[in-house]
Amino acid sequence: SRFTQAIVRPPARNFADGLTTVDLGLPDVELALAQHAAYCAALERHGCDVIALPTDDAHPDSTFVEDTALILPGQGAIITRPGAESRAGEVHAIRDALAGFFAELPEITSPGTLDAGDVCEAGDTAFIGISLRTNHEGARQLAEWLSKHGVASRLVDIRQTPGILHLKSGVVALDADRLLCIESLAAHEAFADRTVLRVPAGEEYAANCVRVNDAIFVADDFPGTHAMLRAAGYTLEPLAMSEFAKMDGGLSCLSLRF
Ligand code: CIR
Repeated sequence: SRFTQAIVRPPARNFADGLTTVDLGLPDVELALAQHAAYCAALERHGCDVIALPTDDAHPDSTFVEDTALILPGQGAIITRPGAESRAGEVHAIRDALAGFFAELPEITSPGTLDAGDVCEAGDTAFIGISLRTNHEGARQLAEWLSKHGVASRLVDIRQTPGILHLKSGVVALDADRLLCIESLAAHEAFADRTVLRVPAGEEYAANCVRVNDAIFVADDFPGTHAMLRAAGYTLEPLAMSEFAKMDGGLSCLSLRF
């Protein structure tokens, strides 16, 4: 099945006030807006109608819409309960946007927390990261919902894995049976029955790519990863991501696809 819709939200004026764990300097909002526009154009080129929500100054991290909902295209969607206090209110606008597409919108409830950036879907399995944002109760609630839709869950604890905020910062599904992974997660038992491609050393940020229909959206400036993915037969859509990287965000975080 193909994605036909993508929800996005351009970065707010105060984007630089958002959360970050990396030390890459402050983002330039004008440049972030330009990079976001290029990302949206790529979504359209690859078959998605782009639904752009208004910017939201009350939530400087609100451009990272992926964290606020988990969508099983054609089946259903669930609203998350983001693990960072400052991001909790982001879900309201996303719920309103999704209400036009999904009759029921269940939600993760307290004491569960879950950022959907911690959920890597691969065919009939979802890998759920336990992180600083996603706790066991949030993962349990999500797994229960997924199981009703025929999707099995496996937990991957990333709390001791340096350099990644969310599970999908370190592993994404290129296909149902093929993952792209940072070295430190590649041997995890949860991935034992999948083919794992490893991003070259020094290119860890490139692991957070996203499959959009026939293309893989991938950060530019990572030639080793690009060569490996092209050799594996993928069509790439390299995109400039410098300003989002400064705020710990990647390619997948910028849209909700369904
Ligand atoms: C945050 O710390 O929540 C944002 N600055 C970045 C969120 C990135 N989202 C993602 O990886 N799914």
